[in-house]
Order: sequence, then C-alpha cells, then structure tokens
Amino acid sequence: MPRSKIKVIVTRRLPEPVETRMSELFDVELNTHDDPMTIEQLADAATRCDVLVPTVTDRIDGRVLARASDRLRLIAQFGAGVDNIDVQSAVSRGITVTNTPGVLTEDTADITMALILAVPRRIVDGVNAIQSGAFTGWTPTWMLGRRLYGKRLGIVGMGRIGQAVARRAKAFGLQIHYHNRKPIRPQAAEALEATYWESLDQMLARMDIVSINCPHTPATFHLLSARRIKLMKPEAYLVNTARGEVIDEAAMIRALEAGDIAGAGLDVFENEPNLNPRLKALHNVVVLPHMSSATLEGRIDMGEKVIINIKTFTDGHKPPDRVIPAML
Ligand code: 8YV
Repeated sequence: MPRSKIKVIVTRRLPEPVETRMSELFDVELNTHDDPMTIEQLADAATRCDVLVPTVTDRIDGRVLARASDRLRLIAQFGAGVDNIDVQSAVSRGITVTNTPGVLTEDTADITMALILAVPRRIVDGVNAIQSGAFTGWTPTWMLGRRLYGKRLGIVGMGRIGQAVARRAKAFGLQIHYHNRKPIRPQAAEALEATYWESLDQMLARMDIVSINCPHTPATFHLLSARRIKLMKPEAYLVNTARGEVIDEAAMIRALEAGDIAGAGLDVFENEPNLNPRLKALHNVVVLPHMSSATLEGRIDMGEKVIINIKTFTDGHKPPDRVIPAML
C-alpha cells in the first residue's frame, strides 16, 4: 500500500495530539463534530477508505462489512474490546482487525477498585447525604457499610485487567479468587496468593465481591445468568467494568431489588447509553458512564497504538495487536 495514498477514516474525535499525528502520517478524515456515526455513515465510510478506525460506539456488523469495498484492508479499533465488530466476518473478507490492549489496564483497574470501595463503603450515599443536608451529626449507627479487609473477591476473567485489579485488591486486604479459562502462571498466582476456581458456579457461591473483568464474546454473553446470580450470597456485591452484556442485566436488577444480592458497582450496561431507570432508583447501586479507561494519558496511548498498528500494517508487516477470531 503506497503510504501517500492511505486513506484513514476515524469515526469519533480523538485527543488532539493523536489527530494531529494521524493527519501528518495519513490522508485522514476526522469526525470533528464527534456525532456517533449511523450504520449508513459507517457503511459509506467502509467504501471510501483503506483503514477504518472505529470505537466501541460503532457497530461494524455483517451489513456494514458486506458493503465495504475491496479497498478496506484494516479495521484499527480504538479500544481493547472488539465486541462491536464482527471480527469473524471481517477476517473472512480479508480485512485485518487490530485493537489497543495493555494501555488501559491500570486505568480500568483503578475505577474497578474505586467501585469495589464505593459500594460496600457507601461513598456515594455519603456524598448525597452531604448534598441533601441529611448530615446532622455523627452517630454510632449511621452510614454503616461493610468492611473490605479479609473479604473474598472473585475475579471473573484474570487477564491483564483482572490481575491489575487483584494487585490493588490484595493491598486492601481482600483475598483473591478467580475464574478464568485456565489458571494464570504459577508465579503470578503466588504473588497474588490467588485461588483458581475452575467452576464459576462454585466460586460465585462463596464470594463477598464479584468483579467482572472478561471480554464480551459469544461465550461470555450473559455469563452471569439469572441462575448464576442466584448462586451469589445475599450479602455479596457485583462490580462490572467490562461489558454490560456479560451480566443478564434484567436478572441482576431483580436480584438487587429483591435483596438477593447486596449491591452493585457498574460502569457498563447492556444497552448503552440507555440506562435501565430501575438501576438509577436503587440506593445500593453506584453507576458510572463507561469511564473506566477515560484518562487523557490512556486515550493518547490508545491513539499511539492505533497509529503503530496502521503503520506496521501498511508497511507490509503484521501489526502487533491483531485480533485473531479463534482467541475470542
Ligand atoms: C474504551 C473499553 O473507552 O477499550 C475498551 O474496551 O471498554 C473502553 O474503555 C472504548 O472501548 C473505546 O472504544
């Protein structure tokens, strides 16, 4: 691919240094208004570029890919998760897909830990009490939450982010348990004093806090099903900074309303950006607007990764962050 002719379409606004660098390197079309693209606009973009740079808000499904021209060779996702892209269908059309793993690990783990703290320790309740004027003085029985120290944290998905959560949680005195497709390296497990559960069901039944840190794939859709949520202890908390689709949201809301679980800290939802209003009404739930990886540094690093993936690909090499369908 001759470099001067590489046409790149970016679907959303990216941090200024990233857009500037892309403009220097490629014939780039930016979305200066930052309006999410419709299916029609995405399909049109797929006919006009060599490289498409989408984000989580763009659904690159079979319909869009069916209309892509042969010119489209690379989809360089700005994001770690690729569940918005039909990767199988892209790859079968000879389109390479890349993502940006690794650079949002620590930021995402920070917000996960913040939610693990916020829900049992009622941090948002406390802020609300101040703002509504309900704080009329300290009493021994007011604002009681639940202690973290010594409790069991069950991490579902012990990849980079899961392990980064585990490192933080261990420092807070939580006992680390995890469920994963396979156990992590023995040295890593030893350092974290982490217990591997082959059976997710058995782990869920014994945890005080469950944190979802696995990607959303066909295999993890509603992994926390109504049946599995029922296995959790009534005093357990659920935290999700991965993807809303990993939890059966309706079943989780029912469990929260019925007191079958004690609370939830959620950064992601099944039908973003639409939030089920019942979630907002629950006092034992802290909701955030999909912001776990939202740091300036992280977004710039993500942009760097996208640029490296595009450059290596267009220079005729395998880009470092290729997404292989068999790995999903
Ligand atoms: C990103 C995310 O902001 O990268 C991911 O998988 O969930 C987010 O934190 C978003 O995906 C950008 O596309």
